[in-house]
Amino acid sequence: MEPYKIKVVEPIAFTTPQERAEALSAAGYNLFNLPATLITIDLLTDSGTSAMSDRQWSGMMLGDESYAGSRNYFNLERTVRRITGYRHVIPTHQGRVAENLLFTTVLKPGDRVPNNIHFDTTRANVEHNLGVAVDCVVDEAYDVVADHPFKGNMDVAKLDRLIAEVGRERIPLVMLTITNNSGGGQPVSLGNARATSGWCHRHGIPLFFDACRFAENAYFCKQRDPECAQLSIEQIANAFFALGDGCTMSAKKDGLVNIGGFIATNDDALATRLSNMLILIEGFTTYGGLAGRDLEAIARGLEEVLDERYLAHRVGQVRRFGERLVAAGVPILLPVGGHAVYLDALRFLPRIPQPQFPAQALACALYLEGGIRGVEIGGLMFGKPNEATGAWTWPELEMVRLAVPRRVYTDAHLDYVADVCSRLLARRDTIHGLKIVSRAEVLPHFTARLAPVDEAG
Ligand code: P70
Repeated sequence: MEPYKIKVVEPIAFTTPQERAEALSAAGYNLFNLPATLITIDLLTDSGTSAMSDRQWSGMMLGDESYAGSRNYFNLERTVRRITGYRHVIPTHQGRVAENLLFTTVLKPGDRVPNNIHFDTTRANVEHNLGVAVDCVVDEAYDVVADHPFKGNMDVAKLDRLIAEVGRERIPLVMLTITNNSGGGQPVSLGNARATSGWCHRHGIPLFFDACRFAENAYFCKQRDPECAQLSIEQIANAFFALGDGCTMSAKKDGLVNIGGFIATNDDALATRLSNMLILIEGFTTYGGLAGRDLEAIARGLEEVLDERYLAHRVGQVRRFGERLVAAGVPILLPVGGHAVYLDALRFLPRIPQPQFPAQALACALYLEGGIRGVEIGGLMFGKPNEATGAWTWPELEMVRLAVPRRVYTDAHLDYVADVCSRLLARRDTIHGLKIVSRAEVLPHFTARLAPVDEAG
């Protein structure tokens, strides 16, 4: 059961099928364009959507809004140092700014940045700085039903191949995303982090963690890896971070807050360069684009997320949600990840070819059927037209992610979602593909507009 009780409630919206059809058409078949007031269950993201605790809300009242040296900054610094062991703690208003700072500081055009799998903003920040984002995850990650406990692991042999191809000087750092979001919220094992770290340090290349979901990753390690069974979540996190040179963090996930992030590192020279850049784009080094009260909420959220009882419920709730879908015959990526269930659109809608965006079509159908908002992680997010030929390359996975916000929905809400998915499966042959009407170059999925293929010709 939930290891907390509910003190504040917010009504959710109920809409008619006709209202949803009109809203979706006006939104250009892109769920990002829908007003949240027309969503019944919002599983777009687990980012910035957490319910804060009474302890966090009371911390907000202790916000010290001094421009420099706010006491809340020092609370955050102390907590981040305790969890990561990194000396320099540079706050940012969200994770992608931490990425932006890091990549604008260390990347040269043509550099390669390996990761298990880059998520959308990480990839875009690398590419924006004229680098090449290279995914080096183990092959099992691409097999949607392979039963592997650590499908987020880095394939060190792929790092070997990359360095043989481009040389050490072309790889300014390696990133390791815990848990691996684009590959289904799958964990990375401590042993794999150790192997990756060993590889990096043998070659003199820094290792950075993309740490948004580090606590969920640590919980999986405790469950699945005998080496971690006797350790606390904090000890597992300590062991991971000790293997790296720094981390970027979107606190909007495991920080249990609605806004915030940071970059932390032990590299003094890098920290100075990052801080100077921070002042240019975010603000002074002790607030980084946040209010003092936000810093306090993050400091307290990072302590709460280490609670094993909380994590057992959190990861267990997502697992139960996945199990209900499996029982209904809905094809999902297995094993179930930490923050979301990923519907496998290629098996759900086998008649829609990838150039007609089956995952986006499925996401739209879920909204029409039940007012549910998920997010496409497939051709719309990661597909790319070739500049010269116009021919598209398609990602290996074509999924709809149903991300579960932290401490927000109960199992009854997720039962409703499972019912809607199963109803949709029964009438899947009535779902049509989509085509693009307009699309931005960078991070196209956020703003693209689409239309059903049968209407648009
Ligand atoms: C998500 C959001 C953000 C993210 C991440 C990893 C592994 C960095 C960041 C950036 C983004 C998103 C996607 C679809 C819909 C809404 C939002 N992930 N690294 O939901 O952090 O957002 O704070 O800049 O997952 O997975 P930030």
